Amino acid sequence: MKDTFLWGGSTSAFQFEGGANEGGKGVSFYDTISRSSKAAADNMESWMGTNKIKDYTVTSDFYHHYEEDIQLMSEMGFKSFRMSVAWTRIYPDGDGNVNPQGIAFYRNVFSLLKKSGIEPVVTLYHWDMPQSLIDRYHGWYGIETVHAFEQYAETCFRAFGEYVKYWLTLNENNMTIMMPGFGTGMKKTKDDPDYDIFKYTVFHNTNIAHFAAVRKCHEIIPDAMIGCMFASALAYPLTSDPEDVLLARNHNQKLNYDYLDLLTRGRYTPKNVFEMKQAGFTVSEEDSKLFSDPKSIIDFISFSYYFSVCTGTEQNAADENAGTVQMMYQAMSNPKLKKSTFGWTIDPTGLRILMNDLYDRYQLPVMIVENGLGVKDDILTEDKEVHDDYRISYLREHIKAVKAAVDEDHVDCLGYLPWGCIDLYSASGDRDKRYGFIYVDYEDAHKRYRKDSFFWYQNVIKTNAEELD
Ligand code: BGP
Repeated sequence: MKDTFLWGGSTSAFQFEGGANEGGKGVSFYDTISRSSKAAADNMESWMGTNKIKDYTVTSDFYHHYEEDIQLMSEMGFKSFRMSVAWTRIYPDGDGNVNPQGIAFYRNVFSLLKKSGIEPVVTLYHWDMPQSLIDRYHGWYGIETVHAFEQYAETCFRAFGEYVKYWLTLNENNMTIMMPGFGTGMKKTKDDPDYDIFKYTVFHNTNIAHFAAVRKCHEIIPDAMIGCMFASALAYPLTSDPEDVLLARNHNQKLNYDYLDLLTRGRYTPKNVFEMKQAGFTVSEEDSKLFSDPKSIIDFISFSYYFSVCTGTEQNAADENAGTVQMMYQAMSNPKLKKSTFGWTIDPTGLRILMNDLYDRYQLPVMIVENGLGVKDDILTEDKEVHDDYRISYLREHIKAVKAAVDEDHVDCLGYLPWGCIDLYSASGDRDKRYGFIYVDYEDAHKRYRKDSFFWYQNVIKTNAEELD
C-alpha cells in the first residue's frame, strides 16, 4: 500500500450534520419529513421502502461537534474524510441568494481538516434536494434544478477549492434509473404510461448536472480530482448454467457499467440510446457535446460496496431477500455466503473482484468511499465501551481484499473510506443501524464514545494495514 493511501471514513450531511434550523440553512426534502409532512414521508417510502426515522433535524449533530469529531478522526490517524455539503446551507432555496453563514461553516470545517492533515473528500449532492426546487420544478425532473445545481457546484468550487482537492458529484446516481422519483417529490409507478419517459428525463437531467459539474471543477480548480459515486451491485450467476451467467452479466452491465461507460466515454451505450429512443426520449446535440468534452470526464471512480448478489433463472430463491435493499435487484441468496443481521450478504472477495473489474475496464484509479457493517450496537456497557468485534472482523476481511487488489493485482486505489465512521442515521430509515468506530449517544447530548473498532482501525492506519489483527 502506498504511503499516500487515503485511509479515512465517510458521512453525508442529511444523516450526520444536523443543525437543520441553524446558520440560515434552507429546507431540504429531509427537513420536510422532520416537519411532519406526511406527503414527503410517503414519497420517501414509495421509493426507499419503510422509513422509521421521522426527524433529521439534529442527527449526529456534527454541526456543533465538528471540532471534537475532527480531533477524534485525527487521533485515529485519518488521512481523509468524506462528507457532503448540504445544498440548502449554501443556497437555502436551491438557487437565488447564497447564504454566507453556510459558506463560513464549511470553510471552518475544511480548514480544520486540512490543519489536522486530513483531506476532505466532498460530495456535492447526497440526496438532500432543496424543498423549494421540488415545489417549483419537481426536483431533478425540471431542467431548472440542473441549472441551480450548476450554480451551486460552481459556488462550492470557488469557495472551497483552496481546501478541497477530491470531489464527488452525485451520490449513487446509477440508482436513479431504478428510483427516478427520489428527489423529485413525484410518485410514479412502472404502471404509469409515461413512466419510461419520466425515468429517462430524470436520469438524463442528473447526468447533465454531473457532467457540467465535472467540467466546471476542472476549469476552476485545475489541480483537483473529481469522480462519480456509484452504488456497486456486483452480481454472480447462481449456477454455471449459461442462462444464469447471461443474467448476471446483464445485471452488472445495466446497474454498474451502463452508468460508468457513460461517465468515462462521454456517451450512452448503444443499447441505452435505443431504449431511450423507444421511450420517445432524445438527447440534444448540446448535451452530447457537454458529455463528450474531455474536460467533463471523471478522474477516478469511486463507489460504495456493501454486498454482492446472485442472479439466476431458478424460481423462489428471490423471496429470501425480502426487506433488504438486495430485493430491489430481484436478487437471490448466495448459498456460499453469510448475511449481516440486516440481511446484507457479506462478501469481501467480491470487493477484490469489483476493484479488478473496474480497473481493467476503465484504467482509472478507484476509491472505496463506502463499505462497512451496519448493526445494532446495543452493548454500550456501564463503563461506556462498545465491544464490536463483529465490525472489526467484517472490516478486516474487506481491508485484506483491498490490500490483495492493490499489492497482488496492482489495482490503483486512492483510498478506503468506510461508511458512517462516526455513528449516523441510516439511509434506509433505522437509527439503530450503526456503522461507526465512534458511538454517538443520541439520547444523551450526542456524546461520543470510542468503540473497540476505533483502536483497531487506528492501528491499521498506523501500520498501513501491515497489522490487521
Ligand atoms: C448508501 C448511501 C448512504 C448510506 C449507506 C448505508 O446507499 O450512500 O447514505 O446510508 O448506503 O445504507 P443504510 O444506511 O441504509 O444502511
